[in-house]
Amino acid sequence: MVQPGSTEELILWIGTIGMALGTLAFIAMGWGEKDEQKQEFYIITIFITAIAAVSYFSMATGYGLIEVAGIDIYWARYADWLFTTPLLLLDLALLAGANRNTIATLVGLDVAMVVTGLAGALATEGATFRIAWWGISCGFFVALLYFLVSTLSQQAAKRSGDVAATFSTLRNIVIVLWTAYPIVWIIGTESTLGYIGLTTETALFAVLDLAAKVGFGFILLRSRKVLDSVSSAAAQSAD
Ligand SMILES: *C/C=C(C)/C=C/C=C(C)/C=C/C1=C(C)CCCC1(C)C
Repeated sequence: MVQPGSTEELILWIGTIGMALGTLAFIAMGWGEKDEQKQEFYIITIFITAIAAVSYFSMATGYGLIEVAGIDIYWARYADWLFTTPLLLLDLALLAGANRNTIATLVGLDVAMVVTGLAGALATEGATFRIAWWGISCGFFVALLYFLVSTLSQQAAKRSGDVAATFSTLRNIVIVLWTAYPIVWIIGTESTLGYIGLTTETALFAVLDLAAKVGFGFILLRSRKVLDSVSSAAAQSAD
């Protein structure tokens, strides 16, 4: 159980409020948008921060936490990531104008990464097994990154200059921030290595989560021009 009044609890409340404010901001930004193509980006991005806000609320109130083999595990994180990471990739894929197969591959690799990461967090057979699951999850993650820089980037390169530039910015943010997650996991409590404690780990994940969701959303949605050109490109290909 999260100690009431602890730093950890405070961090989780900051995460909850940050995600909730991000959600409200994105709702306000998308308010009155009539274009269906553009609505898609708002809807996806609003769900990302809304799901994370609920997940943080559950962790702050002690509901999203269980004890596995003597380690405190926030299972709510994995429930959050299972939905929010595919949605983040969907935002990127729509920006890139990706086809169905590309989207399915990205989402498939991503779900496999989160599920095997959860298996590692729940493994009770000892540190070796937990770290083996981490390795398997990293395998899916590396394949995912390869797909982002190869197929998806090639598809994005066919977009107009503004769209391609925003895609590159967001893709690079994803590569850098997402890579930090397995690092925090392996040096933290989940792996049992415990080079950093649970409070530090909670703080690092909170910063990463806010940047990867709220920060990402602002960069994606701030530019009407970019969303306009995505929507007109879609209109042309439908003609
Ligand atoms: C908003 C939440 C985001 C962007 C979460 C991203 C999470 C990951 C990229 C997690 C990756 C992991 C591995 C690659 C290995 C196993 C441990 C995980 C699940 C932390």
